[in-house]
Amino acid sequence: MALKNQYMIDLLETVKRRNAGEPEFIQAVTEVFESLEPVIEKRPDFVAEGVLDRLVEPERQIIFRVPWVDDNGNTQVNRGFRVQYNSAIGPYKGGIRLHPSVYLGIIKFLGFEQVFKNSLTTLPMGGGKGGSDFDPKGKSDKEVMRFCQSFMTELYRHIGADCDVPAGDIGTGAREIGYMFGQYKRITNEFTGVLTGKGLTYGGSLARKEATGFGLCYFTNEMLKANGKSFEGSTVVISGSGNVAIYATQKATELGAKVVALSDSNGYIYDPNGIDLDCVKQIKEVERKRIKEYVNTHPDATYTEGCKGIWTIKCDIALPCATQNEIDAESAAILAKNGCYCVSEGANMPSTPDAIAVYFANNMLYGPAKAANAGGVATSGLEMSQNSERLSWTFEEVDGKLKGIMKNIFKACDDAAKEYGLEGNYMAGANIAGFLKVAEAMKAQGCV
Ligand code: NDP
Ligand code: 2IT
Repeated sequence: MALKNQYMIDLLETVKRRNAGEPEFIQAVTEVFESLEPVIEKRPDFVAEGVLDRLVEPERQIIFRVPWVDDNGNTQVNRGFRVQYNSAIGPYKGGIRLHPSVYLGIIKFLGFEQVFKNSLTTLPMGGGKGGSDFDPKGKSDKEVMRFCQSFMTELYRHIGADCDVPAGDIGTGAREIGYMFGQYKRITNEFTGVLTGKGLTYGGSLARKEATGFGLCYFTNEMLKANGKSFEGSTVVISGSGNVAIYATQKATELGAKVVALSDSNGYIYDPNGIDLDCVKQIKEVERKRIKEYVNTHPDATYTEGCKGIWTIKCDIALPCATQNEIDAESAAILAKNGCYCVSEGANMPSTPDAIAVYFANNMLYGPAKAANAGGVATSGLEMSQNSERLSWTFEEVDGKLKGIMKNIFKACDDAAKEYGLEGNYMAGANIAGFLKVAEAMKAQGCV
C-alpha cells in the first residue's frame, strides 16, 4: 500500500536516507507509516508538533566495546548496544538480544516496535532495546558470565529502575539476566528492579517465563473467538523452540490445539501425535541442545534440515516464534493454500511485508507482533510493580492480570481498526492504538 500523504512520503524518504543500510528499521517504520496515514490526515496537530519527525529518531543510541576473556585465556571483543528509543509514557523498557546477527539496525527496529507495543499494554513503559553480536551458543557458563559482566560494566551507567529497565530476548534468558543483575548490584551497591525476567529467588515475577507464549495464545484466542473460531481441535505449527515457542506450545495445547511442529535455526521437527513438551523442555531448557534430538526418543516424529520448510506443514493456525522475516510471500502462499486461516506473531516482525499482503489477500486472521507478543513485556511491567512495592504476587494473580491485558489489547486493536473503517485489520488497529497514546504524551510534553 503506497503512501499518498506528501508529508509522510517526504519523511519516509528522510528516514530511508538517514538509515541507509538498516533494512529492518526501514521496514518497521514503513509498516507503521502506512497504518498511520488516516490518523495523520485527521490530526494536523501531530504534524504541527513534529510528533512523527521525532518518533522516527531514537532519543539516544549507545554503542560500546565488550571485551571478555574466553576459557582459553584469549581476549574476545563484541559490540554492545542500547537504544533508548522513546520515554514519552514511561522509563525505557525492552529486552536484550544476544545473537551474531545483531547490529544497530536490528536494535533500532526492535526499539521502534517496542514503543508501540509497550503503549498497547496500558502500563507506563517507554520503549528501548539492547543487545550484542555475542553468540551464547557453544559458550561455557563461565564464558557467558564473563561476557554478561563486561556488558553490564558499561551498560550500568545508562540504566536504572526509573530510567531504563532491560530484560530478555533471543539468547538472553534467566541465566544471562542473573549474571547481569549480579554485576549491576555489585557496581552500584543497589538492589533495585533494574532488570526484569529475574530468577524467582531474587525479585523475579511468577509467570514472567511463561508470559510471552501464554499471552500470544490469549491474544490469538480472542481474535479467533471474535471471528467464530477457536484453538479447540485445531492443528498448530509453531516456529522456534526457545522461550516464546515453548510456552506458546504449552498454552495452545491447554486450549485444545494439537501443536505438530517446532524448529530451531538448523531445522524443524514434525510430530503427527502432537509435540511432547516435557521432552522439548528437557532438550532446550536443561540440556541446551538442538531440536533434532527430539526424534531420538520419538519414532513417529521426523526432523528436516532447514527452517523454511516448517511452513509447508498443513495447519489451521501458524504461530511464528523464532525471528524477524521468517515467513516470506512464498511461505505465506503455501500456508494459505494448505488452509491455514490464522497467523499470529510471537516473534518480532516475523512476516515480511509481502507475506502480510498474502494474509490479507486470502482473508486470513493476522495477529501482529506488537499486539500479539506484548504479554512478555506486560508481565515485565508487573514485575516492576512488584519490585516497587517489595511484594510478590501468586502465579494465578499475575496470569489473571496477563489474560486481562491481552484481552484489552485485542479490544483496543479491534476498536481502532473499526473506528478507521478497517474492520478486521488488527495490524492497522495495533499501530493506530499504540501510536495515539504515545503521540498525545509527546505533544503534551512539548518539543523534547
Ligand atoms: P530464544 O533465544 O529463547 O529462542 C529463539 C528461538 O528462535 C530458537 O529456537 C532459535 O534457534 C530460533 N532463532 C533465533 N534466531 C533465528 C534465526 N536467525 N533463524 C532461525 N531461527 C532462529 O528467544 P525467545 O523465544 O525469547 O524469542 C523468540 C522471538 O520472540 C524473538 O523474535 C523475540 O524478539 C520475540 N519476543 C520475545 C519475548 C520474550 O519475552 N522473550 C517477548 C516478545 C517477543 P537457535 O537456537 O538455533 O538459534
Ligand atoms: O520483544 C519484547 O517485548 C521482549 N523481548 C520483552 C521485553 C521486556 O522488557 O520484557
